Amino acid sequence: MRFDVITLFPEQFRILSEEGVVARALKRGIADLVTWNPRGFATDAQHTVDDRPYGGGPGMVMKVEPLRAAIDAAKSAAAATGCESRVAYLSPQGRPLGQADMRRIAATSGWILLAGRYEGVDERLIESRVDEEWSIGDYVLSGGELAAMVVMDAVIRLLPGALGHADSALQDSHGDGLLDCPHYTRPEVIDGRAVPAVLLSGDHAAIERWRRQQALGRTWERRPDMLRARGLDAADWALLDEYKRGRDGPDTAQAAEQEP
Ligand code: 9WO
Repeated sequence: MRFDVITLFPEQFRILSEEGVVARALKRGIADLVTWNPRGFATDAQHTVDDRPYGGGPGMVMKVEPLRAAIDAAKSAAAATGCESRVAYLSPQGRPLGQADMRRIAATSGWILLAGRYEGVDERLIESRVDEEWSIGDYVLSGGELAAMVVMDAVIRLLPGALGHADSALQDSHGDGLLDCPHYTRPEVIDGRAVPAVLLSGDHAAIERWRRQQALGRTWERRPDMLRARGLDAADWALLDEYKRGRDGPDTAQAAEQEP
């Protein structure tokens, strides 16, 4: 798949191609990344990309013309490689993205990510060129670049061949709508804390059952909203019930009754 990023700071994206899972996927051609600087599309002598907001107030707004020209150039370049790219604007006003959105984004062949700066972009540019507006969380950054990189990281690692193991992404935290189980490696005892015995048992069915139970229990404790959204089948309910009984003594029977 292909990402075209519209940004005043293309250098920031070098971090993605330098090391890690995403860098490897880019080198292998599993994903492509092209940056477009709207400053190069400004037609005045000063290469102006921002202007004062109508109505007054502090700060600046990104001008339509350079952004529009950069988006249209990215669209043409992507189309020439067979990608009918969609345009997404990263902003705190966007729809919050979850793991299911990352899977949907990964299933589209091309995206043009618009990383804004200043106070944002002229609303008419959003109306005329932006297909989707995305948020990665309820906070304000100094620009959309880091948010675009977060989305690219979350999406590219899902592409076939990006991770070592074929099913690693399925086993992820959130892969199945549940939080991940705890993980352990050597030594067997550290600071007086032992690895749970089941993990040393060699009984693969028992290990799978324990991991599933831990994932269910932790999701119930930390993210009951995720359990409500996903629902559980009878076998998972039984595992979770057992987890609650193990966790709670007889004094906390009330907490154990609490539904997700
Ligand atoms: C800056 C600013 C300065 C003074 C008064 C109000 C202000 N609002 C903003 C602002 O929201 N700037 C944004 C910076 C404009 C769009 C790009 N920027 C951005 C994107 N910040 N945070 C994001 C973002 C994107 C996706 N998910 C979470 C946050």
